[in-house]
Amino acid sequence: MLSKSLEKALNEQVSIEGHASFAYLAMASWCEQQGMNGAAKFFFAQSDEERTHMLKIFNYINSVKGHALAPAIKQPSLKFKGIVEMVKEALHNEEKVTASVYKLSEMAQNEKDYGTYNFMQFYVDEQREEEVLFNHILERIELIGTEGMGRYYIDKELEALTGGGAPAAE
Ligand code: OFO
Repeated sequence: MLSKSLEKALNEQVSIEGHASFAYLAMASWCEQQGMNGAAKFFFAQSDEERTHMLKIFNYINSVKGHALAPAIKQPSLKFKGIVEMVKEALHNEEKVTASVYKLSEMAQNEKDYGTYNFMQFYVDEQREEEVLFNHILERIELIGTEGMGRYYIDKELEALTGGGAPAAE
């Protein structure tokens, strides 16, 4: 049985994952506007992944007799100064998601709700992977540079990192 406080916190996490999905959608669109279709593909896939994260929590809440609530999603950033600033924002967003995942995990542990605690460990692992990924991307971008052919190689780099998901519209 899910406590009311955990139900509320899980629903907040549904909203956070939904916002992450929309934030990546906006980033994918911005990349397409810049002609960076490889990078757009990467961010579309990230957006899809965040939607699956959202749904996984949504389904969990109902499976343990809580009430999963479809969230109101705040519009994310739509424009970026450049690819470096955009990736930095993505990393910053992921760090905020990590903080809320840790908080939820800690709440579940304090309430001795080990089912929810175990469920949250998927997200703990996922956030570690995401932070590693975005730090890696930032390092690669710094190495490549954004001058001259830089943006072209960054675009290829991000496309190569795309792990499935919806491709950018042709
Ligand atoms: Fe699901 O928030 Fe990142 O990965």
